[in-house]
Order: sequence, then structure tokens, then C-alpha cells
Amino acid sequence: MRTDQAQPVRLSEYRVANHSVTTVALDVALDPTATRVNARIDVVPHPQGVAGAPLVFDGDDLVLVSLSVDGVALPPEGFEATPERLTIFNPPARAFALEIETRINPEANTQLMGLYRSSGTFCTQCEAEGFRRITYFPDRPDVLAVYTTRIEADRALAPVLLGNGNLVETGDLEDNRHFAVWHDPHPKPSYLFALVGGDLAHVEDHFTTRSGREVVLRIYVEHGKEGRCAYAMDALKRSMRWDEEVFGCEYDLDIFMIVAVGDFNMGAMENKGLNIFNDKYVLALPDTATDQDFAQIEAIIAHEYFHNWTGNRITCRDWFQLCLKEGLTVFRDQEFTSDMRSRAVKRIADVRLLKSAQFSEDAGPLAHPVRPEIYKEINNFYTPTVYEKGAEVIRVLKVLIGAEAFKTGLDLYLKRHDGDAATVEDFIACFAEASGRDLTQFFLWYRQSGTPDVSVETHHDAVEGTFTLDIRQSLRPTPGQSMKEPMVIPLAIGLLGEDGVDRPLLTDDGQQVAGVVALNAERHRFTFSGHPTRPVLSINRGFSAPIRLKTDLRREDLAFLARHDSDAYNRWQAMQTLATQYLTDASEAVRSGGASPAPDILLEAMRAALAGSEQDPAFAAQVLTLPSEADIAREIGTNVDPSAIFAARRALRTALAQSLGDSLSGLIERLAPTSSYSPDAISAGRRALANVALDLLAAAGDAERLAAVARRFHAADNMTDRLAALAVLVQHQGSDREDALATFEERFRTDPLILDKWLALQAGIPEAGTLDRVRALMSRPGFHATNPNRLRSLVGSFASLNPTQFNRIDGQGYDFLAEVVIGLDTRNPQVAARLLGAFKSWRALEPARRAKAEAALKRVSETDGLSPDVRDIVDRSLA
Ligand code: 0A1
Ligand code: ZN
Repeated sequence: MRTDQAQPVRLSEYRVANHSVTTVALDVALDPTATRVNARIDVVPHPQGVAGAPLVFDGDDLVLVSLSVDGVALPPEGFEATPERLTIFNPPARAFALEIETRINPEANTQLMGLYRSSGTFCTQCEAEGFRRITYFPDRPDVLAVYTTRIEADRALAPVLLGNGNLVETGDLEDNRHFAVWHDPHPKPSYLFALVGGDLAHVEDHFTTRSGREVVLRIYVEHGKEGRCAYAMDALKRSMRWDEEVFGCEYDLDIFMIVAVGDFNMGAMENKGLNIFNDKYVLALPDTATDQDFAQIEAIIAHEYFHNWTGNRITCRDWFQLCLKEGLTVFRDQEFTSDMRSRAVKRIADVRLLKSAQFSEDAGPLAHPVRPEIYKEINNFYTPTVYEKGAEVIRVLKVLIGAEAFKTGLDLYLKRHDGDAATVEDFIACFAEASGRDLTQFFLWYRQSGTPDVSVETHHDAVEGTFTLDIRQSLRPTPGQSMKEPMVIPLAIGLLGEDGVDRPLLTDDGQQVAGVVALNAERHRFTFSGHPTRPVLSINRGFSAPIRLKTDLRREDLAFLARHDSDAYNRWQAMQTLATQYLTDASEAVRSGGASPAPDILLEAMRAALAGSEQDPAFAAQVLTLPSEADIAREIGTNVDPSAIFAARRALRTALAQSLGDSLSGLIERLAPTSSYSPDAISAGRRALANVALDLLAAAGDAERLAAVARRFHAADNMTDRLAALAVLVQHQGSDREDALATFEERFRTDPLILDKWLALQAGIPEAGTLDRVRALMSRPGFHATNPNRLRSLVGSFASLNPTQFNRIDGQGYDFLAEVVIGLDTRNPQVAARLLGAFKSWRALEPARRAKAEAALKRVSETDGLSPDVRDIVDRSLA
């Protein structure tokens, strides 16, 4: 077991491996507690490596059984094998074959890295550094090799044996054993290796690629769950077609497999030809999955599939380049969803996620650049910054150089670097070449952490007919970066006339300009002519840059933009800004005991949005969803009092329920379904709007309205409506809540994935009794405290989605999380470290809570034998 002595790894210290590997033949005899692994590894000294250097391979928790070079066993003085490292002191200075036998215990593997068992199925997870838990290897992404995997097992225990690539041979062995041999012709890094053995069912389909390759598609699941795979399969076929049409990327093996497992640390993994998924992102039927689940399944199936090119065919030179595959693949899956569903609604959802998960990371002690330059534990860098901001930065690039040069650059990248382990520099060079632009300053988006602040002051000169924007940018210091340079920031803009229509953008000498202004210095002035009357500025349209924006727009202007902006994203943003401004003022008033501001303008804007809502229900659902408590806390920034925010938000919701009640009820009636459930985007949008309206309508706690919600809960014929009604009921004390929770539990008691939703809703109840409820749920018999999905649903939801209860003034919320993290760390450090990340905004709290949070973090820090994962997070959090 590794403990907390990790040394930092630095980008500046990258060196090629002294030994590279051309081919790997693995022979794995599966056994629950004693799996034998024979690896034959063809090694060559790297021409750029240190000549005559010892061979050093990585290991983690390994037991060496035997070792030979070119078929001859090595004498004990010729090597050293520890659980963490294999060193051969004088390896041959030419190509040679290394044979390594190790013994591993999948049953005892609770970290879920390397080879482990999930409900009896053998499966692997090798990204980032899990392959070294199977055999000794240069476990780094720039060592690419061709793998052949032979797997054998007891036929009854594991009738299904899967590996990367194409199946080349199967056969029977003595003692009811059997084997399968898989060969993957595409050189790959060890993190993309996978194997699966178990008693699984599958569904099968086919896909013909544009050049005529026939591909078998299979999804493997537990027996009895075959009927829940249809949506995932359909999403896979649409992803394959779309990637050919939009990016020119074609699949390159004869079979593509997805295996769903119940115990998985993350969402899914793009192993070559053999994706392994958290079953939450595969299994779905109308009665078991919400619209949001369907949308997530579609996006994650696409994401993992798209990695086949961006990640697998072109991989990363080292883990500092993680955004090279993740940012780009998120960008690609976002584009896919935009094409499958509504582009504007997808953009809004992505920006919501970026702000809630990434802006908060950037503002706290865990801030790091999209491409970090130092890490202690790479598992802690699978972050919203690398993924979501990594995708945003690519979008910034596209806005800066234009869609055409962007496409040329990407085509060039896919062609030039096919088969490479590449860097972010390699990637950006393709766009510099395609656009003829110097992208040196743009590269700061990868190097500087933190969210740029941009402020805009406007000035209208009625006599001259000019409208001037004075724009300033700044970037606050972040851990390890006290000085910052100005960034290049493209801002898409429009100027609306009194009629709500965009006016032409004319410079002061009368030239018409396109709708993007780019900042590249600390201050800029842009003057537009032809405005005898004051226009209303719409800026950062489509969220063209991931910045925190302050403007001098008045509340009336924001309400005007919410109604008229031709940019749908900015119509939504205007309403959010209006609501956020109101709620920050109202929270401060609650805190100081002053009078709350009048919400009139906001109420009117919401009323107007409601009136037009049926034209685009999915969009309207977003507009009518108020900023979350965490959104408001982020806006306030320092000295945050979660109780005051909650009170202000609840008062606004009550006011909205009272003032818009009739319109909301009418809307809900008109949105009632006329046909049976379908997960398509249009139907999902109608349900989303109805459920947002339902939630608002019940906000005042009116008994009659709550009874109507309870009826809706009992009558629902799909999980979306059932869960939405339950989510409303749990917010309100009383018997309806407990009845509904009991009904739900009774109905879905045998399905842990569905009960996760039930756990998450209870963890989110904003009442003092919730912590006891969460503790009680944790100790109920069906709760497997080692399963990542269970933990995330209960503990993760409590810590991240229940601001008033996690931030209890008595500090018990923090103590609870610390206790769970300490207990879990010895079994699953990765998940423990992720849960601990819920403390990421602790320094922004008001002093009393801040002291309690700090004490809890210190308790974690003082625990003996912490994993490197938790040690890294707690140290950075306290630094
Ligand atoms: N590459 C995967 C994410 C992933 C990372 C680490 C894992 O190990 C526990 C698992 C998955 C993706 O981007 O989907
Ligand atoms: Zn990914």
C-alpha cells in the first residue's frame, strides 16, 4: 500500500524513457485471489535515452514470481524487485525479451485500479497508473506497444473473456477451463489496456463504416439487464456516424465493446475497443432513468467513443498533457450533443457546469492551470479545469481564428499526429499553421490558472452618436502563480436598438466590423459610431470566453436583453445576472438585518419569460431556473453565509410562487403529455419546463399545491416526472414526504442505481435533521459503503449539493465528511480524495464556519498513513 510520501513530478523534468517497448504478450490466468500474470515484453533501448542505464519498470503492490531475459532466468544479484519497482542493473544494450511473472489478488483490490472484481466480474482500470498493478512496466503514456492478451479462466466463473482489439482464438482447456486470445494491432500506451472476465449477457448490433468496414457492436451487462441497453446502443451508432461526418474519424477495429460494471471510480474509460463503463451511464429505461440520465448516457457513450481518435490514436506524451485528450474530447462530445439536441440549451448547461465546478475550483486552493506543470498525484488532476475549461479553451481558439482555420488545424492535427504521443504545443502548432497566426499569447490559457475578471464601462455620446466600451482585464494570483500576464480574450458582442434588433457594428471611421472584439492587453477602448440613441450592449455572447464579467448594464437593460437579445445564450445569461444581482443583495440584507430589495423587475422579467415559454420549453426551463445557492455564494466571494443565501433564495421563490402561481398552474396543465414517454429532446424539454414550474409553484409550501405534487408523484409513468415530484416533496416537511420516500423505496428496493437517486434527494434536504438521516442511510443493510456510486449519491450529494447542512454552523457537516474520508482512504483513496474536494471553497466562508472547516481539514491532515491522493488534496487545501 502506498502512503503519503509522493514526490512532485514536474513537466520541466520530462525525459524520454530509457527503454521502450515494441510488443507485449500478456497471459493472464484469472483467479479471484491468485491471478497469475505472465508478461512477455519486447524491450529496446531508446535511441534518445541514457545509454547503459539500468532498466526501471513501475509496479504497485506487486509480487514477483519469476523473471527472465531472452529465456534465461536472471540471477538474484542482477535485479531488484520491490512492490513498487523492478530494476535490472545491467540490461542488454540491444533489443531483448523480458519475461515477468507476477501474482495478484483481484478480490482484495478495493482501490478499483488495476485488476479487480465488481459483483464477481473481473475487470480492469489502468488510467492513469493502474497497469503497474498488473505487471511491472514502463507505465507512462509515451511508451506505445502492440498488445496480445491471452486470458484463461474457469468456464463457469467467467464464460466471457474480453480483451482489446480483435478476437483471434478461443479454446477449451482441462478442468473446465477455457481461454481467449485478443490482438490489438494499434500501438497503445498501457493505460488503454483492458480485460474483462465474467458471466455477462450482451446485446449486439452492427455498424458499417464509411469505407465499408463491418463492425460488431456489443454491450455487456449483468444477466437480466439486456433490456436496458437500447438507448446506449443507439447513442453509440449515432456517435460513430457523427464522428465520420463531422471530424472525418472512422472506427478502426472489427469489434467495439462496452462493458457495464457496478463498481467504478469514474464515469467510464476509453480502453481500446473495450470501453468499461460505470453502469449508471449505460442502463436506461423510461421507468428507471430520468431525461437527464438519458442525456448523460448519450454524452458519455459519445465521449468514450470519440477518444478512439482523440486520446487513443493520438495519445498524450505525459500526464501534464491530459487536457490534450480530455479537453478536446469534451469539446467534441459537446458539439455532438449540440447537433443531436438544442445548441443553445446545451451551451447553457455547459456554462452552468463550468461555473459551478470549474470557476469554484479556480477561485480556491485547488486552482491549477489547464495544463499543470507540477503534480504529486495524477489521479487528482481529472478535474473540471482539465476537462471543462480544457474544452472551453478550444472554443476560445475557434472563436479567435474562425471556424474555417479551426477545421483546417484540427484536420492537420488528426493527420500529422496519428500514432503519436503528443503535447499541447504540437496541437496548437497545427492551428498556428492553419491560421497563420502567432498563438503565443493564446497559450496563456493553458499556462495561467484562475478565471480572468473583465469589467466593461460604457459611455454614450448623443451628440457624436458614439458608443464607447472601456474594457479592463485582470487575473488574480492563484497557488504557485503570483504574477499574471494579460490574456487574449475574444468577446462576441451586439448592440441592440430600442426595437430590440441588433444594430450594425460600425467603428468610429464608419467601417462595419464582425461581432467579435478581442482583448490582448490590460485595457482596451472600442468606439462604435452611428448611435444617436443609447444602444443596449450584449457582450460575451454565447459565453465566447470563460471569464467573470462585470458590466454597467442596469437592471432594466438586463430585463430588456432577457426579452430581446438575438443571442439565446445571452437572453438566459441576462436573466441569470438579474437574479444573481438581486439574490446577492437580498442575502446581504438577510445577513445585516436590513430591508430586502424589491424584486419587481425580476418578477416582471420572469413573468415575460413564462409567457413565451411554450415556444422553446427546454430553453425556458433554463431561464426559469434560479441561480443555485452555490452560484450566489461564488458571486459573493468572501465571508459567505450559506444560511443567509438560503433564506434569501427561499424568500424569492415564495414571492415567485405567489405572484406567478396562476400562470404556472396553467402552464403545467398545457404541458401535460399527450402520448407515452419518449426520451427525445423535445419531449424532455416539455417535461423539464413543467417540472421547473411545479417546483416553483410549490415553493410557498401551500398544502393544496403540495397535495397536487404528491398526486403527480403517484401517477407518474416515468422516472423523470416521478423523481421531479419527489424532489419537490422532500423539500417540505410533513407526511407526504415520508410516504412518498417509502413508496419509492418499496418499489425500487432491488435496484441500487435507482435507489441512488433516492439517497441523493434525501442527502439534499435543507433541514437540520438531514445529517442524522444521512448517517442512518449509511448504516442501512443495503448500503455498500465501498461502492463509489453509493458514496457519491449519499455523501457526495450531502457535501456538494446541500450548502446549509454541509456548512452547519456547529461544524458537524465538516466533521462527518472528514470521518468518512479518513475511513474510506485505506480502501479507496481516489474516491476519498474526490469527496474531500468538497472543501474546495472553505476559505470563502464567514469566520465561524471557516474555523470549523479548517479544524476538520486539519484532523484529516493529522491522520497517520494517509494515501498520496488524500494527502495531496488536504495539503493543497490547507496551504
Ligand atoms: N479517461 C476517462 C476518465 C477516467 C480517468 C481515470 C479513471 O480511473 C479511475 C477512469 C476514467 C474519461 O475521460 O472518460
Ligand atoms: Zn475523457
